[in-house]
Amino acid sequence: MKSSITQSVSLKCTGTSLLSGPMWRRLFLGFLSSLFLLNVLYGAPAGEEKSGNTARPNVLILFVDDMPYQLPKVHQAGKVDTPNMDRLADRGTWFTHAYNAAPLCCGSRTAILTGVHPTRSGVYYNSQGYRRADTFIAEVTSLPGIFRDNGYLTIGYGKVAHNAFLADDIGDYTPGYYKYFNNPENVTHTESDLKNYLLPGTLNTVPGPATKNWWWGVLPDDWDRDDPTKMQQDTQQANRAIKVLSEKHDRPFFMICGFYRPHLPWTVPERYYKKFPIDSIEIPEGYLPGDLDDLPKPGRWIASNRKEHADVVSAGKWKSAIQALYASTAYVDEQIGRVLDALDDGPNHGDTIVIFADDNGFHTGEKEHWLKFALWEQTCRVPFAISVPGYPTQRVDTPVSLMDIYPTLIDLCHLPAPATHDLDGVDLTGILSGESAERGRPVLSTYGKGNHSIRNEQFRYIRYRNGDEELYDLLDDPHEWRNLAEDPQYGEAKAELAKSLPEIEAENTAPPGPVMTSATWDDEAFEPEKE
Ligand SMILES: [Ca+2]
Ligand SMILES: [Ca+2]
Repeated sequence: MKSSITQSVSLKCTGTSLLSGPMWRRLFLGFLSSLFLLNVLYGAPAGEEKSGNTARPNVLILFVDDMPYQLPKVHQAGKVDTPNMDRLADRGTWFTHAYNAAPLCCGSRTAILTGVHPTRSGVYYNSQGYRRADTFIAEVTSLPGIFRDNGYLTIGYGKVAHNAFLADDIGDYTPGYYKYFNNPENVTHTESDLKNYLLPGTLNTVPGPATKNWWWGVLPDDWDRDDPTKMQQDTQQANRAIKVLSEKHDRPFFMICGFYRPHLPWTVPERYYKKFPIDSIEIPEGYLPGDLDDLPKPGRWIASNRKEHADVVSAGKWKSAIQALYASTAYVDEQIGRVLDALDDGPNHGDTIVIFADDNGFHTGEKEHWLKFALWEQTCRVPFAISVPGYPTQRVDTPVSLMDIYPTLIDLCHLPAPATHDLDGVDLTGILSGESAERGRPVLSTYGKGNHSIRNEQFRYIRYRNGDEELYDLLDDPHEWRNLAEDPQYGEAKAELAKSLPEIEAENTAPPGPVMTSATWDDEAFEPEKE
């Protein structure tokens, strides 16, 4: 059956345009369904699986957390040897320009899981659990929920939703198959527990109001191997995913395996640190002294109000932090590889869609900023790959959104649209199959009500809630160093981009409202500049 699928796709890829894209897709999917029917009626050929999984493929989603988009080797600027992320690029579509809906964990993950943009859900911040809202968003059928409702074995391991709200989602998963992040019942070691096992003298901290909870360090080299008492939770969750992938199931599965690294605390065994000697670490190429000078007041405030960069630099930890981030990325890449090996060597190989994504990017000093919580490329852009058995391998430069996962998957798996709500994302199946390179509209990322970033093939346009603007020509200025918003030469481009600003701007859902401590919006940052 595998060879039939491959042939039919290659026919499609080389064929003429006698059939329109959607019609072709329907015929192709009908062809797959009839293959399934023949299988059921006459039995599977020797050596082939007898199952309905061809019509309803399995889904494996692999998340990483807080990884700069340019770290994987698949990007030319890749700083880390990531053979397994590269494997993801080699088995399907690698989106070189993918963006989140919100530049932080909870807003981004809620948009992925509900298919609803923050501007409509009102879930903007890390403090907002969507199921606790007093609006429609609390009642929507989530992405895992719609797979559960349609008979899938539905599995969630690790960090899927945002940390604080993971327990809310237990009903979305098949009983016994939800083992969420940092819960002592699910993992041998929580994140804070790891501090007790670091090699002596390797604990790093950064004094400062916003950095005082940051830490990283080196675990002994016998960690994250075979001893179950010496495993970080990402290793443990990978082992769970491996078990699922190594077995046959009586129904298709939908599994999210959410890795926490390379999120802080950057704590991984010594062998990963050794790949990145501190002397080899360079200041990020996106850092430019004085870069904030041409930003409007809200941009400057977002970049530096928490003073993390100043604190990292004065503590002498800039390169150490980058080293630890790289080591953590190498570690998580290896976990991804173990999971992919289990898929490729197991009985589900031929009928499993694989998605790889990161919830947000990460600053390491670019624009004198650290972490996420901003509307620039460094935070909004994320690695993103989708592979569908039999579909072509390609790199796609069209800007796409992680919100597109929900509508794309229900199309690929032939599930009905959710009855509870409309989806804001775009179905990417036409791009995945090579029929189209168009998404149809630019990507919108939003950070707090009223602050938006529009990204198309060439530009990023940012508009803050007080009307202040930034405009970057990414083709000419990949690090967004030159704000062109006031340059009349770009007035037309800016006006065109502004047409994609949202018409709806939902209020923050409650409870709880945004609680961001030192990052809480400072209204003064949005007041006009005093001359
Ligand atoms: Ca994150
Ligand atoms: Ca600048």
